Amino acid sequence: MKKTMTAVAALALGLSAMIGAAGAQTGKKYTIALIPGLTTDAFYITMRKGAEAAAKVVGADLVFQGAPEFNPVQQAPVLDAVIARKPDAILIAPTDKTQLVQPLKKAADAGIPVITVDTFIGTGIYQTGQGDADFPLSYIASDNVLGGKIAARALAKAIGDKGKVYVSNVEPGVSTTDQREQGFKDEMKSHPGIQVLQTQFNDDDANKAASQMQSVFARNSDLAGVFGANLFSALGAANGVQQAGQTGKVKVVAFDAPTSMVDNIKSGLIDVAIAQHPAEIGYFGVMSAYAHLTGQSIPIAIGTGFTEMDKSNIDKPEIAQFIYKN
Ligand code: T6T
Repeated sequence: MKKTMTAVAALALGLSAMIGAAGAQTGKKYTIALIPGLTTDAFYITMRKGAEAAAKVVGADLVFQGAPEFNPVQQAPVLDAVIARKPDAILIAPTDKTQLVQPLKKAADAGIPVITVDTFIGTGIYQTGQGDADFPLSYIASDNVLGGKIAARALAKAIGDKGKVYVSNVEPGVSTTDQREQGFKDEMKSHPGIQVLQTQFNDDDANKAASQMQSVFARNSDLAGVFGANLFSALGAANGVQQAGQTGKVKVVAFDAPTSMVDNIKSGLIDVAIAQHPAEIGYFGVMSAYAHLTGQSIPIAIGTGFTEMDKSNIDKPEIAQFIYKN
């Protein structure tokens, strides 16, 4: 079993209990909006559950409003609509590092505190007084560079430290998946027997990821492995491996852990899944917003943990609890 939790998150856990106790006494009912990357993704559905749990503790109303697809063109009008409702704070997973800067600035200009969850805008380092994207108060997320490194180590181990691999990714400009790819490639520099082929971008479409996998395999019959850098990339790449009749031969390391991951790991289609802790992200997002609204200072960043899942541990309750909710 490998489970990590940062000291910051542990500290925040303690603090949030105190905030909750104090909050119940302030009287005002705050409305906190959570705008996910897309509404139908088990990752954000699980984040919402954590956010709702925190909202209950502090007596806030949580509004969950998002787009049906993961892209800035659809997310920006949702954000505009949320701003028009004048919530007390906005938690958002921006679907692009640069394209959401101006739309989010409108929220900040309207006096609505902004916290980004999962993804970031600009550099992700906020409250520096530098640049045009440092205005969010806090960034609450997994350490995605580290996650990419963990994925690379798992894939290297699965393929015996040699052979061709590639990253199945969403699209450039998404902070999380960019960082996972970066961490993966950085780590692979220490594995000279492994050749990293060109990344395939699938627009968060599992079907596209599956057909890309088959094309990569058609060009490289000695393909050893693939890293699916998010839920849809991973499920799609795994389906592509299965359709190519390569289950167990082309190794798959997945980021994220939807319910289908259990069967995929048990059948040997996916070797390792790196589960994020989205419920923690939602929980600390709401707690941070509430703390700010009630006059507390809040950390500019909170890091949440990962749980690595494989055949040896997937049935253990302490691991299975991190499978995402539907
Ligand atoms: O991997 C998560 C999230 O962290 C990423 O920003 C976008 O994709 C997911 O929502 C999974 O689909």
